[in-house]
Amino acid sequence: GEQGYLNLCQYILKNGTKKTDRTNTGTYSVFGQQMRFNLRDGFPLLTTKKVPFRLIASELLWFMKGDTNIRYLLQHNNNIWNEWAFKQWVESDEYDGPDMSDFGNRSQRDPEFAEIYRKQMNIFKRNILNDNAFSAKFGYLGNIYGKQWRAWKTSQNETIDQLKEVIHSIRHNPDSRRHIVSAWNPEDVPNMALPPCHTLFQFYVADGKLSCQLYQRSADIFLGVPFNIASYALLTYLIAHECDLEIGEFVHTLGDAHIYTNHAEQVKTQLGRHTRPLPTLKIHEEKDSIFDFELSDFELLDYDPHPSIKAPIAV
Ligand code: THF
Repeated sequence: GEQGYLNLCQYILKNGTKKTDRTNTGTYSVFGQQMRFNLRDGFPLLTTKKVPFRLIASELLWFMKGDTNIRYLLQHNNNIWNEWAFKQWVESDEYDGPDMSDFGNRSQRDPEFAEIYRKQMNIFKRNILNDNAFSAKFGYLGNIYGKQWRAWKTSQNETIDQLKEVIHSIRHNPDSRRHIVSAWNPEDVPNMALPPCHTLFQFYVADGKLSCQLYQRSADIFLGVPFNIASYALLTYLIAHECDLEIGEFVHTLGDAHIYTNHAEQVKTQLGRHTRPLPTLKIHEEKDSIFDFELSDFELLDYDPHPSIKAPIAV
């Protein structure tokens, strides 16, 4: 549960190796950790800081639609993938605005640049929302999660809907040990804005309860992981609902588990707080298929977290 998350934070701060990374931010890192969440204890949204459930739910619906363009996210006022699409634009021949190289790090160090960056980002968002050709070109993140989950391309030029197939196999062959969805497609990895961090997940049915385990190759403990836990918990709830199963556990297995050096103070603040009772998730019952869900079908009850803690995302 949440205490397991907090213990892991403490463990990484104490024992993590200081490592450099792709984003040039620097991390404290450990390899190979596991957390377990009994979904029957409540919905696993952290209570030691406020985590925006609305953004998690709209991102999951976006994956489930098979969509890989940030336009849908922007239409739902969700900005969590903007930086990766923005990067494609400012590195392209079509971009003729002010220099945006290393914008993630520079905007944290240089307030004057941060303002110029903010302006360019607003132009970018407006173009994505209003210009179809622009959106098709720069909003598209490559063959990331949605594509691999719903339309994995085969060597025979057909596609495999992994999510639909896994639901079918859970329903018809619950004891199977092959309820797997893989987002890691080696052929496509070079063509993605960001290779999948949550690489592969497996479902498990026992005693009428559905459990899910995720293998996450790279885990941004402070910003990403709270989202990832809630996202896979929500997916497990939805599939259990669809398959008339009870909910079981979410098991979260991590490869490179890291705290960015510029998140360390925030993590310490969070570690000084006490956990509160978990919220509950209410799913409106009318939908026949998991693919028909919309944001308004989910409701989170009794979520009473400590205040949010701001931190910069590493790009
Ligand atoms: N890149 C990095 N460095 N970490 C990640 O966790 C990550 N993701 C996705 C893709 N690239 C990544 C994006 N997921 C936030 C949360 C999750 C994200 C991206 C950003 C974030 O900034 N959350 C803020 C709130 C933001 C808001 O309100 O708009 C927070 O306080 O939680 C791994 O899936």
